[in-house]
Amino acid sequence: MSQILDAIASPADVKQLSLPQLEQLAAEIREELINVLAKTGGHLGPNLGVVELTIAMHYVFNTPEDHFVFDVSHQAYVHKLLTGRRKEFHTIRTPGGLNGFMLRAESPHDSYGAGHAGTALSAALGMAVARDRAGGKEHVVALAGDAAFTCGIAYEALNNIAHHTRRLIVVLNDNEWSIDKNVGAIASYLNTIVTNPRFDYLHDRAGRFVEMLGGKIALRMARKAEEAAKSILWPSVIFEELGLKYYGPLDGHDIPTLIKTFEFLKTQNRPVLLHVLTQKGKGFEPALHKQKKFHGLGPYDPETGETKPPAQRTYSEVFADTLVKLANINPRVVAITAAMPNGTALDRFQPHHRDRYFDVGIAEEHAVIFAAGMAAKGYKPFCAIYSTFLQRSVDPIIHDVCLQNLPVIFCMDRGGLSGDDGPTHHGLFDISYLRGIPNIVHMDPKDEDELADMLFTAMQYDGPAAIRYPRGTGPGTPVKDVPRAIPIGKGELLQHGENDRVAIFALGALVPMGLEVARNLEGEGISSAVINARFAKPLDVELLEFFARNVDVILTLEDHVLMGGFGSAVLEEVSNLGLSTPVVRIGWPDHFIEHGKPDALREKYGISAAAANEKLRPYLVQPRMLQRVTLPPPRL
Ligand SMILES: Cc1ncc(C[n+]2csc(CCOP(=O)(O)OP(=O)(O)O)c2C)c(N)n1
Repeated sequence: MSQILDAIASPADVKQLSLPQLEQLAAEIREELINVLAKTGGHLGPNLGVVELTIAMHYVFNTPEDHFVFDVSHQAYVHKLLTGRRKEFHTIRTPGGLNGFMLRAESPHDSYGAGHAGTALSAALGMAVARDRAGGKEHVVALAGDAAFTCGIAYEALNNIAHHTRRLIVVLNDNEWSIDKNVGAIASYLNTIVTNPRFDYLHDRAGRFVEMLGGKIALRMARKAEEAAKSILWPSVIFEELGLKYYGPLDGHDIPTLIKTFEFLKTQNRPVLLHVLTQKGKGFEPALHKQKKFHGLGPYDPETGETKPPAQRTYSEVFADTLVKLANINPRVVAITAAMPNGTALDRFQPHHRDRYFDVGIAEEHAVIFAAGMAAKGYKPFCAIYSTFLQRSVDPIIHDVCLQNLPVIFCMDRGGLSGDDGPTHHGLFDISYLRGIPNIVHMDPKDEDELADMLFTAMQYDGPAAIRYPRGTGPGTPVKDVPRAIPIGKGELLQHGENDRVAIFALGALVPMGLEVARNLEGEGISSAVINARFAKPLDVELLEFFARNVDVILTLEDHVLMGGFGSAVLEEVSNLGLSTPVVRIGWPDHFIEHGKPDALREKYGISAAAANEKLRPYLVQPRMLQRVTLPPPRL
């Protein structure tokens, strides 16, 4: 069925195809995307939307000499199919298979990796400037979605482009969608350009010229008509004011027009922005009806698009449902998302409290400072941002929130390993990047009910707080109707005996692993205490001191990098106490973790009970000389 696609070993093969063959190639790619992602999951909608665009780009440009920089790069699957990875495409996002994003290590055609939004224009400009300095002739093309233009960085790049290079092509892929509907003034502005009927008319005429006559002369005439249209309608197009010549809007599914336009843009000696209109999910009915769902999803039925709903509420859903309750009782509670209403489940909150729900676009730094402003006026902003995307906001967290001790609550979804998306999306750094900031409290629930309690605790706390919780579902613990406040900085002692030799401090989702380690030890006749640490900051120093003085070894467990993480905090505190109790730490190494299934990756990197028991063994050969203390034993 995929005769043409099967024969594409590199972009050179694309250039040999006739127009009807290119159209056929587009159809075959769509079929491949729908069938493969039905098994692996992935970013179906965005990729279905850029099939023709990517084909035209590869028809005109020559990667890897020319460079494509894709924003987020979740829409690079078609590019992968055309750049020698067709045979492995069925492995995308599976362990050991192709990554779901551009990856420099994966192919010379992936000239720049990404996973977070808004970086394409800056990176492309950097490459263009490096090329100019070397006297190179290659082209640099940045492809960014309309939602990428809600990112501040995109404007920081636009502020610089025309000052630093004369040759850069920016393609604005406008499908009106972020993951949810794109929001804000920029989305409205793009919509105004696109929907102006006069402009449409002239644009159609321009398109017809190209079709009828073909070639550069016709294209020049067509462009003239468009430019005339623009100058009639727009005293200025924002991009032109910033020094990029604006072209478009073009139908992003019209291969011949795209090809001719790219041929033309290649000849330009000034930075240009091409505005193309595409349809997210094109060619798959279910994706056209459910844009949000098909942005990125797990396996589905390739005929109907049906997916298996999770058997129980996810952590994100428990978070959003609890926030509805908190907002019911506290009129100061507001919810903020940075373009992730679906992923954070805040789309469940929005219908209940429309006027206290804010989607600010892909703008995490702004989200945090906006929250700080609201908090300064007495509100309780709950800022729901994935752990990995909150990395963007470290300075606003320090400078705007914590320095002023404002009660902003960071609800860090996907805290811990994220799985199939890989290193750009694992939330493995938040303890490290937050722990050193004065004033902040860092909480990690062991289950869904404790998440609800922590949200309630944070609401009552008069200062900045962060709560991290894992992707997907938890142990399924029923959530109480009314949440309870947890004392700040107090751990929960889950088990404790007279002759404990090990104290296991487990954080968040790894509490069940802590209990498993204890059971294994018990099987060997060794008694141990298990503590649900609850707080990475402040630590429960009282509990820690008691055990540091009374056991042979402390074990810490965290779904986080070891460096600067929870175990590091425990080590520091043991040292502060002037004690020399050995601390064995389990967590992620100083290494970017590839994509894969969480259980398999944990196994591979030794984040398991078996690995913990093994690491404890040398410390249990002989009992340590203990100077038992007279502290009162902590209560269970
Ligand atoms: C910093 C950051 N925040 C949030 C996200 C999550 N995210 C991935 S794709 C996306 C929407 C992208 O929309 P757009 O750029 O218009 O591309 P499209 O998917 O519509 O093609 C978002 C919000 C991200 N990748 N990076």
